[in-house]
Amino acid sequence: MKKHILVVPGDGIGQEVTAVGKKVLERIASKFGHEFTYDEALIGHAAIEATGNPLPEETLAKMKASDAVLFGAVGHPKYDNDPSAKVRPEQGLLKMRKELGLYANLRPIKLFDELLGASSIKPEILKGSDILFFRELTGDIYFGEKGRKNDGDTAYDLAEYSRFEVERIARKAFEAARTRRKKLCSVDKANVLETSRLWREVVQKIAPEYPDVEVEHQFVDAAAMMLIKDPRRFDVVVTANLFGDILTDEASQIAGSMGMLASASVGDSTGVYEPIHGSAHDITGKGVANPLASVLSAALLLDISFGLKEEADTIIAAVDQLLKDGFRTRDIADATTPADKILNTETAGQEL
Ligand code: GGG
Repeated sequence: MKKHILVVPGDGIGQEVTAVGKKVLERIASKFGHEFTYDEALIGHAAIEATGNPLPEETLAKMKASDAVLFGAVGHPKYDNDPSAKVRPEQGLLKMRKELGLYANLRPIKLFDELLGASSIKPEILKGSDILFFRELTGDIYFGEKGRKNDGDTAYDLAEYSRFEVERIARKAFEAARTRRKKLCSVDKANVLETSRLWREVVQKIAPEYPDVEVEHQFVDAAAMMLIKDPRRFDVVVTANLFGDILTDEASQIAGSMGMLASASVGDSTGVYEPIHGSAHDITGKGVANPLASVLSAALLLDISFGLKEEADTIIAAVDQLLKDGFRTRDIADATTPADKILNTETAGQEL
């Protein structure tokens, strides 16, 4: 198979981890006889520094012309304490999602058996957890009107959802549930928010078209608690942009670390595959970042954008074996991990 992949490392540890994800794609291509070509492009702080624009036109054009994008992370601490900054790295990420119509963000919460002890949640509660989140990605408070009034003393961000936006993500989640344990949990805040009442109304309306899928509705606060109390009760979860952003960071503790969670953003155009973690400048350049989320994102890319299931499974099996062999990056190591089994970003890629 011939495919063109755009690598967009972005900022901070995005650079280190996508290098490993790309290396794994190269190895898969050579093992299975595929021809993957690559190009690279800028986004986020790196793009602002080079061009003044967090998503340069050239990057967007390259994304649209590629068969898939392997993405890193965006962000830089210099913007965190500068509320007056008008141009920010995250604007590149949001614009990319909107321009490519990436409305569905799939975040599998996959717990490798070997990492049962890596979480602060008790193993007997965790064992067998396997959740697939569908985070809506192009609506909600992220994209509504925002601004200041009263001479800057009042700020607002408007949350908006249309029937169409809710229905298309809900249908994707229902379809996925059909291929899994046939359970769908729709998470909202319908006791308070009008957008959530529309969300629930739409999910309830289309549910009869999927009679084989058992549907439940949970308020986001209850779902946040349930994820830790009883993660095995969840199969597929569908939720709005902001709730999905927060809940999946929480759910990363089910998998042992943020460094283990991959994601796929899909919709109307080229699919984008990236770790759920951010740029983590506190550990950038130290070689301690866990590249497995990028490696597992590469597996999602092969499976979803190229339909190469066997190749994707080969990557997942290699990660599983690496963990079975006792290797750990620092974020998933514990006091019992021998020093010679602690991997850095690069050696983790080599051991796969
Ligand atoms: N790889 C994910 C990433 O770069 N996250 C940083 C970020 O700004 N995230 C906001 C979001 O995902 O909505």
